[in-house]
Amino acid sequence: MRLREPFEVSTGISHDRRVLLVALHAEGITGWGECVAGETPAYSYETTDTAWSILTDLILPRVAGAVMESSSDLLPVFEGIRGHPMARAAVEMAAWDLEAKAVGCSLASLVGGVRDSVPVGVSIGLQPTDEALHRKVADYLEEGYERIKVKIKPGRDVRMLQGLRERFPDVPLMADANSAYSLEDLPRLKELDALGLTMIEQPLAHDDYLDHARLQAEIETPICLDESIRSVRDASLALEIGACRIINIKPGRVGGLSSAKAIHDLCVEHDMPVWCGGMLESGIGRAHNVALASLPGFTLPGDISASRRYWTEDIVTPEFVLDGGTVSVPSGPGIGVEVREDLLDAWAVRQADF
Ligand code: NPG
Repeated sequence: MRLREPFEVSTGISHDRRVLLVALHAEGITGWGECVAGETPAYSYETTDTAWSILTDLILPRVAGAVMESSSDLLPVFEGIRGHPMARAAVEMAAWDLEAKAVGCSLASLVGGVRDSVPVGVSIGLQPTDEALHRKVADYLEEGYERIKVKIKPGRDVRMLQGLRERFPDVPLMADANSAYSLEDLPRLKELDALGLTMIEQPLAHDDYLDHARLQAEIETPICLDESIRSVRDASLALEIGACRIINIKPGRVGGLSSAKAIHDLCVEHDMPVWCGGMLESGIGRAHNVALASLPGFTLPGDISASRRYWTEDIVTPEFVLDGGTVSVPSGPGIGVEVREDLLDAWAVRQADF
C-alpha cells in the first residue's frame, strides 16, 4: 500500500507498506490479523519477509486443522520459536478477532475495553525544514488532532523543538528519537527539559535498559520506551530499574493482544501510564490497536490516526475517522470493520493457503 506521503524517521524513510495479513477461517467465520514488521530490519530485526517465512514454514502449518477454543490455545503452536513477536502477533490477533466474532461480541469488549472512543494524536515524520514542520503541525491541529509527536535525530532536535514550542506554546508535544542517541548526548537531551514535552520516546538503543535508567535519573522529561519493550518481562525490567516513566504498547510489537494486555495490567498496577503506538497499519491492524486502546490504563493519546492520514483508500470499511480528537471504538462483532476483499484481490502480490 502506497503511503499518501513518505514517512521519515531517524533510521530511514518509508514510501510504501508491504502489508502482511493473516486470515484464520473457522466455522464460516474469518478472523483477521496484521503483521507490523517493516520492509527492512531498521525498527526491529523482523521484516515482512522474515515474518512470512516464520508464518508459512512454522506457525501456520501447525494452526491449520487444529481445534482451539480461544486465542490462548495458540501457545503450544509458538513452542520452539524464539523471538519473532511480530510474526506471532499477526496470528494471535487474528485468533482474537475470530473468537470475538464466534462469541458475537466486539474485540474491544473481549479484551476488556471500557471506552467507546479513544483519544488519539498524530505522529509526524522528519520534515526537510522547520517551516514545513510548522505547516504540517498547523494542518493537523486544524484537522482536530490534539497531541503532536515529532520525530527527532541529532541535528534535527533541540533547535527544531524550541521553534515548534515557541510557535505552539500550549500544544501537547512529544519527541520520538527511534534510538538515535547515546548517553554522550546527555547535555543535549537535558536541554529538552525546558520545553515541557510530555515525553521523549526511545532516545537510546533498543537493548539498552541500563543507560535509559541512567538517563531518566538525569533528565526531567519522562522517557517512554517503545522498541525496548517486546514482552511483559521487558516491561517488568524497565519498571524495576527505572528505565522509563511511560510505556508505548503496540500489540503487533509484543507478540499480540494477550501480551499487550499483560503489559497494560502490570503498568496499571505500578501507576505507569501507557499509550498505544502505531506502525503505519492498514485498517486491520488499526482496528486491533483501537480495541486495545479502549482498556482503562491507556490514559495518553495513541498514535492511532484516521485512515486518510495514511492511505488514499483503506482496506476496511468503514474507514477510521477523526472525531473531536478521538477515534470511535467499533461496536460490531470482532474488529467491527469489514475487510475490502475486492481491494485485497487487486493488491495482493503473494498468498499462501493452509
Ligand atoms: O501513526 O502509525 C503511525 C506511525 C507512528 O511514529 C510512528 N511509528 O517508532 O513509533 C514509531 C513509528 C514507526 C513507524 C516506526 C514506522 C517504524 C516504522
